[in-house]
Amino acid sequence: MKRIVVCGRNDGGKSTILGELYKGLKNRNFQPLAVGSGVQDEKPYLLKGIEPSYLTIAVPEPGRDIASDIERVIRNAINQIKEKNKLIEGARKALEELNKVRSVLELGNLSQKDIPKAASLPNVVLIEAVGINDGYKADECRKLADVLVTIIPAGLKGEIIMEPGNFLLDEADILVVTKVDETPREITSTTLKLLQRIYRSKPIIPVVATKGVHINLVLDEVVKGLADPMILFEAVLPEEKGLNKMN
Ligand SMILES: Nc1nc2c(ncn2[C@@H]2O[C@H](COP(=O)(O)OP(=O)(O)OP(=O)(O)O)[C@@H](O)[C@H]2O)c(=O)[nH]1
Ligand SMILES: [Mg+2]
Repeated sequence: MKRIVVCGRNDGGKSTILGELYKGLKNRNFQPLAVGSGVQDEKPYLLKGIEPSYLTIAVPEPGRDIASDIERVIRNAINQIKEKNKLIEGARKALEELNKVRSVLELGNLSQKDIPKAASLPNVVLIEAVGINDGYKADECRKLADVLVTIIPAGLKGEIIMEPGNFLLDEADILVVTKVDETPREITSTTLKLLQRIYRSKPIIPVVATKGVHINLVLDEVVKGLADPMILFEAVLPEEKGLNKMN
């Protein structure tokens, strides 16, 4: 299952973007599983309409951006959905049997509509990083992500962007600039220009995360990233190596 990691500074808008991506991916026929990095993530996610069955929390060890046992957390969440589905299936069968008996006794059928539908299994994972060390230095985010979305608040100072070791800016698949609505225009423009100059070939998307403005552009890039095998670390096949040598 592909993993989308949303990383960046504290308070930059990671949770807001994650909630929007969740909704948007659902609309595009994905079923995401959301993984928060602390209990503080739970309430905002629920408010954003992420269903509780598709929400789980994995707390990283101190100083890390993402829990090291995230694979296990994802497996557990999926198993829980499967268990629930099994119970639902059981309840459905039991009611059918009961209705057979009721029908013989001429008691009339009980409705199946109180039993919920089985939940579809998630097919993509959305993970929020904590944002330690200014948010751009935790290489575990890159290691874990198939698609790395790095959040940059529009007012972030140029010196911070240019600081050495900002691995998650360099390695991002998509750069999302948030809070353009509450940042003075010149400052937003300076941030965008600086990012464009440093990262010429990356998608850099300014958004108003809280209003969902331009989230569709982010979604397009995320979906492209999910489909595109180029974005993964490519293994060079031996034949190709040979070919390269011949050329
Ligand atoms: N005006 C405006 N506010 C935003 C935008 N994006 C996020 N916010 C607000 O900024 C605050 C922080 O947003 P979150 O999504 O919680 O940020 P976060 O990066 O998840 O924060 P932590 O998980 O606490 O590090 C919230 O009050 C959001 O409503 C935006 O594009 N414009
Ligand atoms: Mg958050």
